Amino acid sequence: MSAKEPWTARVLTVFPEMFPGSLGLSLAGKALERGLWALDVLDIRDFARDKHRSVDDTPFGGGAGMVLRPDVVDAALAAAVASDGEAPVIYLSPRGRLLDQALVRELAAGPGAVLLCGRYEGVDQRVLKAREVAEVSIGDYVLSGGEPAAQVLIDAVVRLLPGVMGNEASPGEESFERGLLEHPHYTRPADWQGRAVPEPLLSGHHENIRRWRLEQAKEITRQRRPDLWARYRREQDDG
Ligand code: 9WO
Repeated sequence: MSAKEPWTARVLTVFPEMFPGSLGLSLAGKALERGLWALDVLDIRDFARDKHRSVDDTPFGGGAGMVLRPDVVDAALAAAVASDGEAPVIYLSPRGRLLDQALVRELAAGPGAVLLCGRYEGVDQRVLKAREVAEVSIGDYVLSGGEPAAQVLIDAVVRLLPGVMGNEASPGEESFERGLLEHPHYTRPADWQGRAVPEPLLSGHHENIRRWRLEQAKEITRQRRPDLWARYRREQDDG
């Protein structure tokens, strides 16, 4: 008998010191300590073979910057995949499929992810092709490397794993899980600088509170994110 392996993030990076970073604190950090997920950080430099341990080289065709070498990245990916042949291999890149809550749920349902973090100008295209690496973007902006994007992806997945969240806000009841933006939140004092907390929240009438929050979530979504609102309406219509 062996206990089931927890959801595992295998991160390939030339800056291993960036991990766990914020993932070692708060919700994700506690879950990591409790063994609800695992983090395996591989230093790409450990897979360099020459005496200078070089991981990058100048781009063919010229231009500024450096490109991560395919042989070195391939060796690192081979090691990561050897520890877990089932997990999807993902390169964090602005060219990738946009990360959304549906993809986060898919990843959380699997055994983990191998996350390749690029630096410099990127990774030699041939190794991405040869290993059929999927590309995922966290948004339309350029970072200085894939590491913060990998941390965003891991954070979003970890909070969905069984046992991570306790009963405070089960993810299924969360606004975003229903395709809506969050309703507003209030705490004491009930009157702050002459601003009152909306009356329904003070009523103690749970059904009214639920309805009020849902209406607020819908209104905010309609105003701010017509794209999410259209999808929500479609999904309500389809039942
Ligand atoms: C640099 C660059 C310069 C001019 C025009 C386009 C450019 N793209 C890049 C670029 O993608 N550089 C990368 C830096 C190389 C690989 C890792 N880097 C990265 C990943 N930057 N931003 C991301 C990223 C990952 C996931 N989601 C959003 C951004």
